[in-house]
Amino acid sequence: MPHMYHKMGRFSFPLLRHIASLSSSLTVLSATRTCCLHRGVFTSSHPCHQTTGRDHSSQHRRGVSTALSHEIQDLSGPEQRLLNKLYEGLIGGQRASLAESITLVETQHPRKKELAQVLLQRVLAYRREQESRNGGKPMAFRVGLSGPPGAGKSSFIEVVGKMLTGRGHKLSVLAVDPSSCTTGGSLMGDKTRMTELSRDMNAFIRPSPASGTLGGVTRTTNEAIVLCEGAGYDIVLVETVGVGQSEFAVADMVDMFVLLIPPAGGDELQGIKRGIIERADLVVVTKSDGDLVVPARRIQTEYTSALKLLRRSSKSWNPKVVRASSHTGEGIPEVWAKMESYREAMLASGELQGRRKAQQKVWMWSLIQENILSHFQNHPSVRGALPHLEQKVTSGAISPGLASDLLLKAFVSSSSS
Ligand SMILES: Nc1nc2c(ncn2[C@@H]2O[C@H](COP(=O)(O)OP(=O)(O)O)[C@@H](O)[C@H]2O)c(=O)[nH]1
Ligand SMILES: [Mg+2]
Repeated sequence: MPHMYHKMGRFSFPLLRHIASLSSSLTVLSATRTCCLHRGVFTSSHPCHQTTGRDHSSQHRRGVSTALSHEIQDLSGPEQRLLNKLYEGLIGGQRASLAESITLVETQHPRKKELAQVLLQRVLAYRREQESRNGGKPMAFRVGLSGPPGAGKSSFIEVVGKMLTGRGHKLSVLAVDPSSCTTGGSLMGDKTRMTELSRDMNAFIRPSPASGTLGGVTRTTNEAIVLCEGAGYDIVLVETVGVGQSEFAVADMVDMFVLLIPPAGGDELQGIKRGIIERADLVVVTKSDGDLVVPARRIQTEYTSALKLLRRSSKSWNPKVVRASSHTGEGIPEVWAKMESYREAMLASGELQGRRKAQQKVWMWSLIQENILSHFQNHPSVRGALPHLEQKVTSGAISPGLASDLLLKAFVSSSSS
C-alpha cells in the first residue's frame, strides 16, 4: 500500500509527494491532519477545529506541515504572485478572478494542475474558517438540476435565478454536459435561455468545458463549486442533462437534487431512469401553463404515486412533486420555498452536513479509480499486451477473467520492479 501510494504520487500530484514519503503507515491523511495541514501552509492563526483526540501523531502532523511549507517554496515567484492574485481576487468576489481560477482547475497542463490544487486548498481553508464562524453550517446551498433535453431547465434557472438575485442572493450556475465531452457539441443549448441572468452582476454562469472525459468534467465541476463558494456565491446551481451517468455524478456533488420533467407523453419520458428518480429530493413538472396544465397535473399525480413506492432516503425529508411555469412564473416562488424548507430540515437534522462528508469520500474514490485506470491503460506492459489479449477474448480463445488477470499481473509486476 505505501508503495502504491508513492507510485500514485509520482503520476498525479508531485507537489504533494512529500506527504506520501512521510507517511510510513499510510493511513490516508485524516481530516484533522488535513485541517492542520492547511493551517501550517496557508493561514498562520486560525485554530484547528476538529478534535485532536483520535490523532496520536502530532509529530506526523508537524512533519506534513513542514513538508508542505517546503513544497510551497517550490513555487516560483511568478507562480506565487499568480496564486496570490487569484486568491485575493476570488475571495474579494471578483468575477474575473473566479473565471480565471475555474480555467486553472480545468487545465490539462500538469504544472498548472498542481497550482490549481494549491489554490483550492487555500480556498478550502478560507471556507472552513467561514463555516466555523457560521456554527459549522455550510455557507452555500448547492442544488443540482437535471432532466431530459428540452425539459425547461435553463428557462427555469433563468426565472428562479432572477428571483433570487432580486432577493439579494449571489448565484452561480455551472453546467455538466456529457455531450460536449464526446462531440464538442452541446445538448444544453449553452447560455441562450439565460440571456437576462447572464447580464446580472450577481449571477455567474459557466458553461461546461467543451473537452475532457465525463470524469474530468465532474471533477472540475466539483472544484468549481468550491471556488464559487469561496467567491461568496451563496447559491450554486449545477445543470445537467439526463444522459449517461452525468446526472448521478451531479447528484453526488450537491445538497439537493431536483429533477425537472416536462408534461410530455410516455416516449419523451422513457429516457428518465428509474434510478435517478430515486435520487430526486424534489420533482418539478415544468411548463405548467396553457394547454399543458392538464398533462402537467397528470404527470404530477403519476410521479407522486411513484415516489410513494420508493424507499425514503432521508429521515427529515419526503420527496415532493410540484408544478411550475417559467413562462407565466406560476409556482416558481413556491418551488423555491420548497427548496428552502428542504435545506432547513436537512441542516437542522445534520443530514446535509453528513451528506457533504460522504460526498467527499465518494469524490476521492472516484478520483482514485480514474487515476489508477488511466495509469493502468497507459502502462507500457498493459498497452503492449492489450490488443493481443483483446483479440483473444473476442475470438473466445481465452476468458475475459483470464485476460484481466494477465493484464493485472503484467501491470503489478512491472510497476513494482
Ligand atoms: N410553455 C412553456 N414552455 C417552456 C417553459 N419553459 C421552457 N419552455 C420551452 O421549452 C423549450 C426548452 O427549454 P429549455 O429551457 O432550453 O430546456 P432545457 O433543455 O431543459 O434547458 C424552449 O422552447 C422553451 O421556450 C414553460 O414554462 N412553459
Ligand atoms: Mg439547457
